Amino acid sequence: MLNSQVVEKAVRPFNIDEIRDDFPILKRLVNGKPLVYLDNAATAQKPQSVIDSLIHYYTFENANIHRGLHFLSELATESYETARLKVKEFLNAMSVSEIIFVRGATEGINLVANSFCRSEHFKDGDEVIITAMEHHANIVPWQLIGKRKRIKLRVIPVSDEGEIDIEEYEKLINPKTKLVSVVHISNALGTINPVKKIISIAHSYNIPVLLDGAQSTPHLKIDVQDLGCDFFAFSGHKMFAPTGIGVLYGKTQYLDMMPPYQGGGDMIREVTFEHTTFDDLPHKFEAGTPNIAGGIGLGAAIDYVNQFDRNEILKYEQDLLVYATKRLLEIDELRIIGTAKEKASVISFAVKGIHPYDIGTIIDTDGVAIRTGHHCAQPLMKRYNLPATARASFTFYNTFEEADKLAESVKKVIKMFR
Ligand code: 7TS
Repeated sequence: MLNSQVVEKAVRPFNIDEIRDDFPILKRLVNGKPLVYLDNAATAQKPQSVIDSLIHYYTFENANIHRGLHFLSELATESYETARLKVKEFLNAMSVSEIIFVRGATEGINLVANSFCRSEHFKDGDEVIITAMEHHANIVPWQLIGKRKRIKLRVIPVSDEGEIDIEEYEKLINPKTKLVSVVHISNALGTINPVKKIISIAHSYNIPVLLDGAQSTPHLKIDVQDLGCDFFAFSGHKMFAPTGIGVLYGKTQYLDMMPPYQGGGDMIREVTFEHTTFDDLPHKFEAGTPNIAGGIGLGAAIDYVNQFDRNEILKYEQDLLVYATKRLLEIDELRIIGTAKEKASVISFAVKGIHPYDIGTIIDTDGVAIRTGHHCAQPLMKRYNLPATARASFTFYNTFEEADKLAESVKKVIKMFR
């Protein structure tokens, strides 16, 4: 066979029963009822292949990486670095040196805030543009660094439907704008933001863009080169990988100008008591022993989702979203918060006269797991004059029957309260 021939990987057909079989936790009972897990935006469940990858690593490969010449250390290093390569391909990054392993989206954004804001790119009084629908992970880090360097946040408003106002966005841009940092998909509203448009506007003013991809990686095919973003942060655990591992992608041009985020082992070239020189990318940003098993587990999660045609998965999730929305809207007292035209399978709702906590607690007795609260987006809740919402978030292992169970369970709550 010629080297130039591309081997087409077989795509696994989408079969919901077989997919559910891959996730052992979905078979368990909760309060004596089959689990209906609709809290995927908080964290997704793990397929057996991801669980097995962790067991395999600890059973056969465990050693510290990048520092030993012994057999196991080389094996562990190879597995970890293979995972980085898988992430590079998953995001379609240009190079593995742009892939920094971190704890999750939160740490990825904190890394940029702490390091990029300390680079020459930023001066006292410069501005970062965010949206009104950010998770706290894309608000608080800029405020913390702002105490040292006085960075001002400018906020793009959102409409009643949960869409950002592009005209207002453009008005916020001024010579002090040094970064646009926006959420790709809102965890509280489900809105899929028009990030390509946001990026092209920012780039027309030479402003780099960070995307918070915590909620987009589980649902959308991500291509950082096609998106054109300069940074992209995501958490492994929301896309079927273990907790405690995530990725910050950054363009080399920016990563090169950024000082290290933390100091310690594995990120240096030479250390004296007077001075230290740093390792190349991405190691410059990876001080200390990393989450080796987590990285390998993330690689296994990428292999898992790569089996499928992601457009087919997205179509299924969109059908689920439409169906669950319709079922919930049959309930007169229920209102959906977040009705953007472009939406992921996340439904935030409020029921007149019943606190979301009561809804969540009562439907849990039916085995239905949703999240209630402010979803770490307090400014957004304030925008809608709500203390909290109930949120059901679906992924491709959820079923139409589960959407029915959610609706029936919410109806039961209303009956109890009337
Ligand atoms: N950004 C977005 C958009 C998120 O939804 C989350 C977590 C984060 C950042 C932070 O991710 P972490 O993995 O670093 O914690 N969102 C949620 C949620 O909606 N429910 O629990 C966590």
